[in-house]
Amino acid sequence: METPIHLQEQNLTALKNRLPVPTYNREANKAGIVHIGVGGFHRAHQAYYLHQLRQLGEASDWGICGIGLREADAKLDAVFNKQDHLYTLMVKHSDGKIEPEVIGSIVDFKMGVTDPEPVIARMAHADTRIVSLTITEGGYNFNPTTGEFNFDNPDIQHELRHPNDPITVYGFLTAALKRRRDIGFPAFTILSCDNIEHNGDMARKMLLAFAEVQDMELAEWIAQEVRFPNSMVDRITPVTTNADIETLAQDFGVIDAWPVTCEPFIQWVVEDDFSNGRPEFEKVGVQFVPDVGPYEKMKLRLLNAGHSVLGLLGALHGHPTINACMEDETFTTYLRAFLDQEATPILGNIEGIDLEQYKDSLLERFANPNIKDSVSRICSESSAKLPKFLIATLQDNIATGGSIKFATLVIAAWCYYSDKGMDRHGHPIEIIDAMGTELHQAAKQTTTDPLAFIRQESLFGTLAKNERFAKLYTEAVQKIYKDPNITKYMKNMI
Ligand code: CS2
Repeated sequence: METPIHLQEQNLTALKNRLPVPTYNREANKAGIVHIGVGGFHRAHQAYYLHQLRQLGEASDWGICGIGLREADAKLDAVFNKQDHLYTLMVKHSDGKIEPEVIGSIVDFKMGVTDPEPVIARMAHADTRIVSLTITEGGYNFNPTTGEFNFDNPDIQHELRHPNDPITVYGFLTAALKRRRDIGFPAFTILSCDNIEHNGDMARKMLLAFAEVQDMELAEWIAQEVRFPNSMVDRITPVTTNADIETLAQDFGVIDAWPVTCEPFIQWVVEDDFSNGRPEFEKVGVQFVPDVGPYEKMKLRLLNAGHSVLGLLGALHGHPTINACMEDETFTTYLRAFLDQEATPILGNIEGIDLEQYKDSLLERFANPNIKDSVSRICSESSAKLPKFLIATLQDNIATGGSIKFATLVIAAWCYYSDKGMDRHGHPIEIIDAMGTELHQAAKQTTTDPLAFIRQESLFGTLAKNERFAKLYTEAVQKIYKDPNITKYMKNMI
């Protein structure tokens, strides 16, 4: 391989013999989309769709300006500054093949942490027509049980008192929308791309709850002018490793400080409800539908829940990755049993979708040996994920008298994991969760009060009061505390 070349705009001509690079003019690009939360997922999904469209010679006035609202985004800011906002997407196939491609659709990036003004100005700019979000499940700032906006958050309190000094997405959105209204610019669309059922409706409800307290007139304008399409997003995007950076340099001759890796599968189903225009994403395979509800539910309750089942049980067993779980027959059989017996019955029929086929393809995707999606990524922020992914299914099955045993064992495993922070061999596990301390405090009372963990109402609602669940959960958690060899119990159930 020739000497590796740094990824930069000026080197694209030299790089184009090594891998596909953007063929469109990035400078002439207008940032019609402002995106908050430029994680790996956004770069593997929405930014890639837009890149494909631009490669077709379309959408010349659409580019993306990324926004970082967390201190941790400074790292991406520095990398983007050096690399002219270019990055490599490495698609990893299950036969070992890696297809890298330089993505050019992100044309700018701004940090809102120390100086919010340039971010507000960018969002309020005449060219900005869509503000899209991947701010994670936790970023929506709602109470998981009541579904209401959490006004106790100190950052929210600060923003309500200081509308010109925003911190969270809500402060930035209202500041920018207010400016647009005052200038007389049309509102932008707010496009949520997070794994939350009715993610657009949720974004709308939360933003309006915030705006109503901050400025009632503005809230009314937002309610009337801003569209919030729901959307279902899908592409498995593992955390980038040093090995990925090295492979890219050694095998493809590209020096990229932060490439993104992903699986070949990609899907985006969106409601066609935009305030101020949109790129013709349908030309690159995005599905526009009147109601994404059934697609979202299917994905959250099968794919994301399936991940959590493998992740939490796998963490306890000591499997490092999702594909390692899928090499273990006990895990694959258990997963399929959960999907068939607990998740599928509550989904009912989804028009135009063959659920059996969908599940078969999920299992294949999870098994991709090249992806190496870490169990730790899946288990991170479980407190924000499980209420939507798994506990909702448990509640539905309790209501209908359906099977709950497979999901219950996962909750019991989560309790042990939160209490001990180690796998069955006693190897430590790093727990990444905004509620980590509360989870640990509740879980560690299990030996004296077996229901302590599930009494956390913000996560489980009143589930602890349900006799059938409480009994099954108590048995499961007591067994795990006696002997955390989780596969023993999984085998007994399949
Ligand atoms: C995962 C998702 O975070 C998780 O637990 O289930 O990130 C999943 O990989 C994506 O939603 C796939 O589209």
